[in-house]
Amino acid sequence: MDLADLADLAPPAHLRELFATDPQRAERYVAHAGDLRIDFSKHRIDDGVLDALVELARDRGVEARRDAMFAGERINVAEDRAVGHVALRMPSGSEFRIDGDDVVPDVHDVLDRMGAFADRVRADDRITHVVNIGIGGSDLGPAMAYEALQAFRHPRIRCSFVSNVDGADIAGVLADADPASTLFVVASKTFGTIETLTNARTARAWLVDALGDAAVAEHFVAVSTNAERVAEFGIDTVNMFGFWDWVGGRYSVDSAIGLALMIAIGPAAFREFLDGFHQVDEHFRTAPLPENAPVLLALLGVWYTNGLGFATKAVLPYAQELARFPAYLQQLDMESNGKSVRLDGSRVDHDTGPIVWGEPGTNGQHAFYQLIHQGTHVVPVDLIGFAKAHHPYQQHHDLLIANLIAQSEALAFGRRNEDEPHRNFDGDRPNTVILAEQLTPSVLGQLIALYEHIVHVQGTIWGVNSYDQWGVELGKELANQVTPELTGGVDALRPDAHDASTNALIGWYRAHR
Ligand code: G6Q
Repeated sequence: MDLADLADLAPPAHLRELFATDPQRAERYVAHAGDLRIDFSKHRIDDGVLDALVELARDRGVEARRDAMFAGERINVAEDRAVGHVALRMPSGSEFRIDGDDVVPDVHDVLDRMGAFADRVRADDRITHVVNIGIGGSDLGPAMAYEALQAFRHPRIRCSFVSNVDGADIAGVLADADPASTLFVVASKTFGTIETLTNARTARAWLVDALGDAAVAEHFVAVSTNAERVAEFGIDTVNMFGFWDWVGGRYSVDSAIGLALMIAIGPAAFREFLDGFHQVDEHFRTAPLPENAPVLLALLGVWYTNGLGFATKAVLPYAQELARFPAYLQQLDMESNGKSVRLDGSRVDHDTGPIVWGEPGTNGQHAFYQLIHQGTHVVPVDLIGFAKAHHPYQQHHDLLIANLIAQSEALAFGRRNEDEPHRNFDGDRPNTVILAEQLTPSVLGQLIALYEHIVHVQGTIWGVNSYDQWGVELGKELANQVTPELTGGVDALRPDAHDASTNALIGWYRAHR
């Protein structure tokens, strides 16, 4: 079974018919991973399609590549690195070898240091505000998880996240901060990212201005793999928490990059978060393919991308706390699988990663759901919800979940209206419903791990390297060239430096800045 064969598979009947002839599919097409109940019955599949997809996974070596990742092999071939984020959540005493060395003790050493530091901050009444300065993988994970786990945060400690080089970002946070009660966490794997260093310098100048140079040691810590640059920046490396080159930025929320989150929710809850990841890792590692939740969901995505030609996918959490989850998944998925060359550098001849987007329900229902229900594009959606809320307003919660369930039904079955075409709902709009008892640190870890492994399986099937991101380099490089051209003297302006349009944009900005 090959990817190209998907286009020849007979698409199954309309979901109305599939359910009418086979109501058992509502039980058969439910997967469980950790505490997650994943209903994938309202998808355009039948047993024939599903069997073919599982065969595709086998033929494309999904099991072998999964096992290679868990064996610490250098599956990130373009960068010649192991992919070890699953080691970050292994219980102490287990083993994960990279180049012969067991990395689990190192992981737990850092976790213990982070825990001791987080406890100290939580016990220190002077600190009420933690500002994480980072971008991309060093921002989206902790920012998303902090919001998701609001119910678990220390009542005295709030966190802010500064990422954008746009000064409006840090200006907004500093305007609302008090130097004496603020702790800055500068989070950067490389400690060479211009946005993060620019924001960190501005924050340091602001602090020094108020409290003097000596305050930096008390109010700045770093999270990085690069001790030299941390020291160069002026942060003592005793105040640095490390991680390793085998942790990709977008896979790093469970490393020291999660420090701000750990301070907010406490070391014990952070361990529960890691344990949630690990539960789904174990499911992914051991469950047979036809019951393996990340594998099944990955295969549905491949079916839609390559078999039916659906280019986008929406993630719609029915939980306000997960408002940043779609943005987090955008990076996880699109930076991992938005590729057009295979591992060996040859060009793919099939589509790869989908365009991922989404917003929390019910807000989206009053906005873009129109297109999802009646537009010409078919958008497979993930609906995520929880049985119990963290607030006391039960009536709100019942209404919220009623909407989630109703949307799943409406999308799949539609409603015929031959007399009034604009009121006709075709249905047959695929959706997955992911439910859990409550959004806890463990359940959040489970959800993230589920999507990480979906991305891994899809990358394997598409033959791309999910663990590099060369696509973000060109823009960075050109920005470095353009910066002095905007701000330098006349000498900085070479008429042959760029194409005519780019030169005109630079000229306009120089004249108006
Ligand atoms: C993630 C990417 C990217 C990265 C940022 C920040 O997978 O590599 O989003 O996380 O560019 O990099 P630093 O952590 O090195 O500052």
